[in-house]
Amino acid sequence: MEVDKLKEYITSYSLNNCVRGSQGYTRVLMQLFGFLGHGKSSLINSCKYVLGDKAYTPCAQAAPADGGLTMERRAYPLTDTITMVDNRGCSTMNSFEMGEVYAQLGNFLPLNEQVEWTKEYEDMICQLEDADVEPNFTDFIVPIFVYSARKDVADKEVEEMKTIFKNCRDLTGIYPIIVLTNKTSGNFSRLRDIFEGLGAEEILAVENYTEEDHVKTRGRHMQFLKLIHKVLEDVNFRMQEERNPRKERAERKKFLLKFVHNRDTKQ
Ligand SMILES: Nc1nc2c(ncn2[C@@H]2O[C@H](COP(=O)(O)OP(=O)(O)OP(=O)(O)O)[C@@H](O)[C@H]2O)c(=O)[nH]1
Ligand SMILES: [Mg+2]
Repeated sequence: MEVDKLKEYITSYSLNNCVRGSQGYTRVLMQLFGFLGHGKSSLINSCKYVLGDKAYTPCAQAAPADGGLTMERRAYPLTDTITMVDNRGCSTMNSFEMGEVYAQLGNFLPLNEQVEWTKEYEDMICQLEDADVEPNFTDFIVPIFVYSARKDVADKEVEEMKTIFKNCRDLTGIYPIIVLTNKTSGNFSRLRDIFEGLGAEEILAVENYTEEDHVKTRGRHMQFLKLIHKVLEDVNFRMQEERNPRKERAERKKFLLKFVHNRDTKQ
């Protein structure tokens, strides 16, 4: 599809038009996660730039550092239906950081709040109870893992990521879409092979639009439109089946309780 057609498809996308209707869902959340400084905030700025019709105006703060700039899980609406959600970068993807990401993907945490990695069992249970006061059944969450092609995957990380991705799939029903940033300055093909080996179903490489370089080109625009289109394809696929948002939430809660229980007994 050409740029304009793809843009039109994305901006007019409504969950009501899915084969079985919206089934109680009102919003698609593209939930980003990944290591520190790998380009999550820049990816949001790029998608907003591509869908908007204004000059490049970054809304998510991005800066050249070792990462650690974003501390909040802030929501950035792209259209009436699609929202991108920024995240605090993980330093190691240990079980505390991942417990928090799983709680995000399970839709148990409010948006636009600081991300804390250190929740013990009790804190996590309290948070889950709080989430039950006004449960959110209406967001359809799609996990997106952001990794910079400038970085090298350590052997130790490979096995960890395999488990993490599988858990994300079990929680959301969608295998995380892998977005490799900095595609022109790293070893993209090597990383693609690694992520394919980890079971990734969709791997996209992008060169984010940045403060320093945001010259619009058709090819660069297409990278971000294709990403959002892939997300919607996943949503459409899942929405072909009969869904029960309440039941799915209960399953996610069981998963999370089991995860934090196992983690803390190991500790
Ligand atoms: N050339 C280039 N630079 C990028 C790309 N993606 C991100 N950057 C730069 O890398 C730096 C870090 O990017 P961020 O978007 O802040 O990364 P992040 O994952 O949000 O980082 P934290 O929130 O700090 O963990 C910034 O200086 C960006 O301009 C890319 O695809 N190409
Ligand atoms: Mg950031």
